[in-house]
Amino acid sequence: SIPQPLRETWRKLSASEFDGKEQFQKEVVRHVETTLARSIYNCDDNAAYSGTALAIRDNLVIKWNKTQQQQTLQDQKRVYYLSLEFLMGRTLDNAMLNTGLKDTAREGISELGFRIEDIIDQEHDAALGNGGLGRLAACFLDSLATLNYPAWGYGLRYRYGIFKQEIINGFQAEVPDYWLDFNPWEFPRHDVAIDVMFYGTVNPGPRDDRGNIKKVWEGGEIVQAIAYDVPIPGYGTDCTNNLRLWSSKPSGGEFDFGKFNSGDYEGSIRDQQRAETISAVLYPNDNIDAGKELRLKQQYFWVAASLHDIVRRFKKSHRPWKEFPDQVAIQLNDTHPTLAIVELQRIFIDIECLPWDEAWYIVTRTFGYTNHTVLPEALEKWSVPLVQNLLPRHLQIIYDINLFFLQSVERKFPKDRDLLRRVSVVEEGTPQVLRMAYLAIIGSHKVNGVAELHSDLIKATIFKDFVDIFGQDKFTNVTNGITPRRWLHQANPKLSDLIASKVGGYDFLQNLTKLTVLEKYVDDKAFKKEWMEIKLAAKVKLAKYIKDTTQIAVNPHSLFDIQVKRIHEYKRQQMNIFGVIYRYLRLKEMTPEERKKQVPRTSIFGGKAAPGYWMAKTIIRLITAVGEVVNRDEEINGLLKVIFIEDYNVSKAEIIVPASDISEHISTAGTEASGTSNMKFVLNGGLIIGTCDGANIEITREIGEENIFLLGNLAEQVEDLRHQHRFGKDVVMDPKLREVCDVIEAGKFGSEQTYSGLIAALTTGFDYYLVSDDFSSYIATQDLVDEAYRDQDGWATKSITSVARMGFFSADRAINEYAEEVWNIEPCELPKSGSRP
Ligand code: BZD
Repeated sequence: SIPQPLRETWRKLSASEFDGKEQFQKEVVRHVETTLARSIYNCDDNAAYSGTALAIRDNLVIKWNKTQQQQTLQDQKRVYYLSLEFLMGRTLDNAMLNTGLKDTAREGISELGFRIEDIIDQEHDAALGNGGLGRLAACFLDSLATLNYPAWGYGLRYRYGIFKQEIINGFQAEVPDYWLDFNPWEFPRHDVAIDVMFYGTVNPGPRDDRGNIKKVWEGGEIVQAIAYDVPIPGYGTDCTNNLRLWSSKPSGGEFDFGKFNSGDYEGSIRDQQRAETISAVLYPNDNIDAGKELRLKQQYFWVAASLHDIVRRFKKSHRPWKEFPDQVAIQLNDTHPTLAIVELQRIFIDIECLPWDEAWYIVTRTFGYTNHTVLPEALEKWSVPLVQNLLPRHLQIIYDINLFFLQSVERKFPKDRDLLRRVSVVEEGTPQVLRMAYLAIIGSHKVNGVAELHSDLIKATIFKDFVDIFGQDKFTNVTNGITPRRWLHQANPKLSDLIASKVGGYDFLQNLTKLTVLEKYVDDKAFKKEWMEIKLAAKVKLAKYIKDTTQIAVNPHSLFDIQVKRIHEYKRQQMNIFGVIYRYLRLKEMTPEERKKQVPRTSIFGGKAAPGYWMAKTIIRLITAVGEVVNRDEEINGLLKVIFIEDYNVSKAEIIVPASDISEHISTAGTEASGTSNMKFVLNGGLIIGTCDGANIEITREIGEENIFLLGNLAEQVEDLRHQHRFGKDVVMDPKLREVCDVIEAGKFGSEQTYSGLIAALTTGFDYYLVSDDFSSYIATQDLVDEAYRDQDGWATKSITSVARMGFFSADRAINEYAEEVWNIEPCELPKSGSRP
């Protein structure tokens, strides 16, 4: 750092934020002309985006530096959010909003000859995530900064984010998403380089102070982790937190000169490529555990680098180790970072030479674990031989953790051998596997689910034994939330402005419960009219997007029925499309007079299927095939349209979410841990058709049963129903569903062979997701939706009332709950802008 006597000089020269339109414009032009080396002759939208991003970034960086200095100075407890996924979407618009620069930028850029919307549209999404879990991490970062909590995110800097989806001949095709060509939002920290070891052996070393022979892990392959930092601005505050993403590169030389000189050019770069492969690509599976070695390498690489960084920062404070949990909270976003527990224990016992018990006490007070699923196929398990080979020392420590844990269980429940077998981290079998969720529970002081039903379910099912062992208090619920900044103000500025005009300004964006004031206006005719006009404008915008991208015209006055999310059998897009087919069949039977009385509908789907998830891909094919038949059927004449929006992602969600009349959240009860898009749609004035699952239940409780269309069986009925399918005699399929299946099998939507697996899942597959049990309720409920939609005034009342009651679902509320119940952290007060720490 700069020597003390020179600091005053330095401070006088130190960079300051631009202020006002002219200065902003000057910065944009300067960046276009110098940083980008462009001129008035070749400044297109893209260059204007880059110049604007760089100008906004400069202000952001100044706030970021101040925040980091202040947080270091105050030396409070910090939370570290470990997530393999951060689904950030675009940054520029959000950065302008959060720093209060959007109006300045809009005006400034317009005088330079560009429209702010076109510029925003140039940005490539940062798509380092699959779906809900990754987007939740992004919403949480926004709230942490907004609430001034000292917090860092730690993740991986994938060179390829989630694949881009193309629909070719009605089928999904995957295209790589290389997104790093120009990314002004990241700062490489080449000085923050951490060696991470894999493989090798564990050998006896010298004796430690207490006379025990140390274990030395050595001789492995070393890969370097390089930090890339991303500033995370809070809304309405200068607090700008840090997201640190690790990128892998070979340690030492770039390549093997020996091989290179002897003509083995390919061999010479092989090691480099091997190392770089670790952070090359995001695994595109959600809620499925494939157990691949490279994935385990990613996990350890990221966890080891992050913990090294956290421990190094703690050591600078020269506090005793026992104070570690007073300074550091680490949250595990699902089991993906569970090795962090083992790595911290390893650092303490092997490197810092703490006694086991002392170390373990510190470790368990540091970690919290969030579970996001009960689906058995999604629970992470690692094969013991794989771990033995890749991380031999960690396996020993896991065995010890497990041994001491089982001993404590044995003391509490003597002679219950089956309990020991059930709760062991090591599951017997060939090969043996490690149950990562169990390890995460044992190594954490709090375990939480993401919605009430889900938190209850994990306690009653997959983690029941652990509740008996550790007691109720270790298990808690923190219902998910979403950031109203991105998902209301940014995605739907007109609605946000209208709300602000009624609830007394924009404070509601930081205190979402202020929305309740809206209830006063449910009978205000003019307000209702404006409300519905804004909804219509959002539908017009989506209709234009659909027209531009698919050439299909949809009627903005039709009922927009939207289901956008990852394609998964448990989310039941198949039930939705079967329902669409059923509707089509009914329309075909009607006389022209009867048809005139029908509510026109546009069924909109979007979502990616994991590349290896064959059934999900079949569902996409059925949706596109139904669209091909229905959309060109002139007899139906616009009463029904079926659209599949290609490559659903965060920035498309920002167009889609404001435009729904109804959105579908129809998972088999007990399978969707929470869902978060349900919250986004309702916050934008859309209604829900959904099952009693995940956060739908709490949404219902908040907004009132009269404002949601619930359907289907309840979670407690699922087990019996599944039993019925498997063992019941004479199970006949619901006749409505039978009719739909018959039409598919008759080849109405192309070769029936394409769909044989989908149909078989309902019959010989015992209908695991209970589509046939919920289908008739689904159809009946859709009829109720039509009925309600005919009454536009009643619909507007439901819409406004629902929004007014959505305050609970702010991510700010969720983060405050974590801060109090799990992390025990306090906000960090920042000095007013302008003054320096
Ligand atoms: O997490 C989702 C759940 O399915 C949702 O119900 C919930 O709302 C969100 C946030 O809590 N889970 C995922 O999105 N999971 C994954 O994407 C995933 C990714 C890799 C491996 C396993 C799961």
